[in-house]
Amino acid sequence: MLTIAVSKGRIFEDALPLLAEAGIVPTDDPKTCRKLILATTRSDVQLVIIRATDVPTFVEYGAADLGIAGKDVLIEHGAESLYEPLDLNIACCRLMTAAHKDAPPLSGRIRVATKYVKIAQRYFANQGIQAEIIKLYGSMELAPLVGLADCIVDLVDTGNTLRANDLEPRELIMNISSRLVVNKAAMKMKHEAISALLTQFEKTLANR
Ligand code: PRT
Ligand code: MG
Repeated sequence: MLTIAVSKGRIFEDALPLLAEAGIVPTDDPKTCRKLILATTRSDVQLVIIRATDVPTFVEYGAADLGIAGKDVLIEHGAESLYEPLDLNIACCRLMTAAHKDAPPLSGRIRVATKYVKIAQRYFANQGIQAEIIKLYGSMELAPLVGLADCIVDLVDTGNTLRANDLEPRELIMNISSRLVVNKAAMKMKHEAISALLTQFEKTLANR
């Protein structure tokens, strides 16, 4: 049995067609079904539905053989213990700094609200900017509006969320897409099944 860890939201939506090309179609719709383990049309493949930030953990410990996770999550987690053989080019977005549209360019010692504490620390250190990082778990956009932070580090896709909150994107930190990750032991123990799947994904991606 191959177990693939995937999160429910946009990554799942974008991953579905890719999985379908490999003959993997969940037999229940996770939007309406509360099951956390989904059987698929392939008797040798099951999906586990977890929080996006938990995907590297499940794969690292071998609770899932494979996983699909955003590069943002993988970097923040520190995913050296995982293989990352494929950029799936799905759920693409940009990790950016953002500030109030009327705020002057940032200078001096600043406060930054984000859920990407490690990435933000590294980024501002490289820029030579003294930044106090404030960890939040959501609604980062609120922080500059209520004086909690001078800027935020968050994912931007259309920019609508920033605009709706009078914020604007400032600096690009990195481009983000979702990656296929593989548990190292599984790569050895289930080599045939996993490499067949990788080949299928590569073929689908090459045809896009
Ligand atoms: O829901 P949960 O707390 O478990 O996690 P989550 O909300 O982070 O998970 P989910 O399912 O949304 O998937 C997150 C992953 O999708 C991220 O790790 C990224 O790799 C990827 N991704 C791609 C995005 C976006 N695009 C994105 N736009 N994740 C989040 N956003 C959010 C962003 O944080 C902001 O709030 O969408 C808003 C911005 O979108 P625009 O279009 O308004 O700019
Ligand atoms: Mg979400």
